[in-house]
Amino acid sequence: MIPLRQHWPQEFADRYRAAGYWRGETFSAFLRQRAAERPQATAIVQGERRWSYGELLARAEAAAAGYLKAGLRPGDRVVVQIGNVAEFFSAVFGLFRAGMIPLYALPAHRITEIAHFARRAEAAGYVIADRQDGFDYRDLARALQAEVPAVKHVVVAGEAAEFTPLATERDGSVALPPDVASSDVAFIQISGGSTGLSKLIPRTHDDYLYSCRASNEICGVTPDSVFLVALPAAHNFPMSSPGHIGTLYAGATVVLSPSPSPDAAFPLIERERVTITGLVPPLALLWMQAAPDTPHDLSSLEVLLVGGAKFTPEVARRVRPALGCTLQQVFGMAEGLVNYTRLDDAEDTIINTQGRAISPDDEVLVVDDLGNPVPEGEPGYLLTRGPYTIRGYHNDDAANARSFTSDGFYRTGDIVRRLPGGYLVVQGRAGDHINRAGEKISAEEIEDHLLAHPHVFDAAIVSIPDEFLGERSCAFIIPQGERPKGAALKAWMRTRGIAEYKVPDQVVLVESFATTAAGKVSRKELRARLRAEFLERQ
Ligand code: AMP
Ligand code: DBH
Repeated sequence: MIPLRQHWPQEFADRYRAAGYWRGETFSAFLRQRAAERPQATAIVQGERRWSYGELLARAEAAAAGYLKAGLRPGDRVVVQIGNVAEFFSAVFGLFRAGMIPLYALPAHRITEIAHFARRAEAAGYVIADRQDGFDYRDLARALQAEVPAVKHVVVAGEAAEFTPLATERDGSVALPPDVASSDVAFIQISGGSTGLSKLIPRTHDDYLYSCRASNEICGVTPDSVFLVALPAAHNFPMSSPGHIGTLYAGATVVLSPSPSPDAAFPLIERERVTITGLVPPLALLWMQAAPDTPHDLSSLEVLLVGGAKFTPEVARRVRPALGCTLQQVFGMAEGLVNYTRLDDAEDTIINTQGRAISPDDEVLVVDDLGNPVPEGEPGYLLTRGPYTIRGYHNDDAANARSFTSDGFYRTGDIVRRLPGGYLVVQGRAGDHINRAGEKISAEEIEDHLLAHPHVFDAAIVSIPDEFLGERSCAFIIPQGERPKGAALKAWMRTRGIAEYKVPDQVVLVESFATTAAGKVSRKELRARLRAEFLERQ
């Protein structure tokens, strides 16, 4: 197996430890500690179910023993695909306790993506809920085992069918292993992916818990906070900014919403007296539209984090009047660096910027094409390194060569302006992905699918500004032979085993992709030209 590591040069590791960022804590150790300190406090609320810290710990230990009994071993990588139900937490903290490494898939992912994750991570296990939102994940498990037989173990929360049920009672005959090291990789997040397939992001206990602890401070999370998980729990944003992990770290309460819609979330805010939550911009807009007419009392809400995609100042300005809470903009990435506006920042800063970095040791560079720093206030490429930003993806030399400088800076692909005080304004991006309501879609990945269609000669995927989604995806297709219909092409894309949000929103047939006089044009230029021509025609 390719070793799973995240390595900072010694001098950096020493500095981050000396500064008190990396404290030698692990996920398992902090949960054990909270359960000892406040066993009766409510950790997780889902529907009518309420788990105390004591119960969450007991369930995590039961799950851990169950994995070991089923034949999984410490160090095994395990793909986890569970939506917003309480078992997400017993399953994941169980893996931590057993020394296994979860890889967080989203509920929307399908066989093509799940098989890619399993192969890249060399996963031995797959943990799912039986059915969610009308989809049967056991079917996906069967498909996965047929395609990637190395995934020997499937564990199911709910009706297990032929698979192993997620253990809920502790099997005392199974000894649990000693805790892992805090510098070990705790889990694998996935990148939205700007080129090709999603990359694997290994995060350590030390680095991630630092970002969550510091986020708690910045977002005002205390043991009395109630955090609503409205976005999918596996997303890095609702996990770490300050997210459910920050919330559990604080010993506070996590409330799970089955959907981010106002219909699902507003009654929960009222009933559980939710104090803080996080949304992507289109959902924030939806909440603001629904709030004036809701019968539900939203007055407990103190902080609304908005991030994942650019929040326009015109909408940002209306958050407090509409929802009665403080807006906190957050610009983050699963690779590490997270920026927040501070709760006590001037209104102008909160509305017009995407915040500043968490840590005094986050190194943020804004550079031109040649890598030279640009003057303050000028747009440039954002590069970063720091105490919770990775130094490399797992098992992907090509991506690492592209995405990291020789001195370890991560090339975020974002174009930003830096204002006095280190505040960043996101201007755009260098890479060709579509940021569709916070979900990142790689143009290349979708083009590769389209090229497999018998009546597609060539394809280019382009982001088009969209009033609601921020951006939507448009596929420009040069047909060959028969002219495929847009609807039929979309239906065909759905058979490719990919997440629904990746299916092009729009299909435009063209005769050719005009090329320059030199006859040579990069994909990037081509996409830019198609976008410009399309928008001109509107
Ligand atoms: P990922 O690498 O998939 O975790 O996605 C992170 C990317 O989302 C960033 O590099 C940005 O491109 C984008 N992003 C996140 N938050 C914001 C924000 N507040 N404003 C603009 N873009 C954002
Ligand atoms: O988009 C993201 O990945 C993101 C946005 C806000 C993120 O990872 C985060 C905050 O931590």
